[in-house]
Amino acid sequence: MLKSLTRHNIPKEHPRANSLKIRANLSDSFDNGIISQFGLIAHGRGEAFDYILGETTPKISLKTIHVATAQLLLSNSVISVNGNSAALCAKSIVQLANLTNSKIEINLFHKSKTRANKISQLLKKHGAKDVYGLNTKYLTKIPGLKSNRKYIDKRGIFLSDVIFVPLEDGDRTEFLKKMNKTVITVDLNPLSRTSAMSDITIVDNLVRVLPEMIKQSRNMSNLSKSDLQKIIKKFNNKKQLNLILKYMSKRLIDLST
Ligand code: PTJ
Repeated sequence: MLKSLTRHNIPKEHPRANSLKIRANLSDSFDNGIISQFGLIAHGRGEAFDYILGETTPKISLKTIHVATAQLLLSNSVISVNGNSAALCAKSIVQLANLTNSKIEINLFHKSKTRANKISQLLKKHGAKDVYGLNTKYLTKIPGLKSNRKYIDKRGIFLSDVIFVPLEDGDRTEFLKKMNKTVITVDLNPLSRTSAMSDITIVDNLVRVLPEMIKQSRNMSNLSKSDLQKIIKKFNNKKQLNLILKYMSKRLIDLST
């Protein structure tokens, strides 16, 4: 009988070893109460799009990562963390927040105080000092938003100009924009509502994006305010999404010939 794969018995030579390790990690994170069952489904959806990208970061997305990193360095920003982003990248989130002087706030769609506390512990284990979004005393609502994502921290997202919302479902970006926030996202699906509504959409896998943003933050740390502004100025998200859609379509056509 076939033994089920765990992170301890994935053969190194398996062609999809890395992807299987990430799956095993997410399965553990589900058992440990970090990610919800819906998060596992979201991951599967992401994997399908990542297949089309060939599981590498396209040049087009590298450019968007550059712009997004400049925007974080330039602004009063927050990284919004959910179950999936914590399970995949807790350590990188803390590193990026430190390098870009961004706050960290937990915001869950499938609300659970227990899960939020576990995510906070995980982030703190990786060095996060302040984690916002937990203390009900400081919570306020995004005007008009009905879903559980409506709760934001008065000291975090409410106060900040730029909100980084990696790997998220659709409705919040639209309402953050109504609050005049600049929204950055990472989503493997270029057709999602979050992708379409954000100011800067990085179409790539979060596990590749965050290390690249960390690298670029270090490279850009000496740039002046006006240099950073120049990087952001000419960026056009709609054009960038069109380019990535064309890139994905071409990949599929090339693979079929
Ligand atoms: O922890 P919670 O309760 O806040 O819930 C988090 C999830 C992700 C379950 C919730 O936000 C959700 O249901 O999201 P969706 O609607 O499934 O959207 C998630 C998006 O992320 C989809 O467009 C996926 O393609 C994309 N995605 C999944 N994995 C990755 C990804 N994008 C980048 N990197 C990934 N690793």
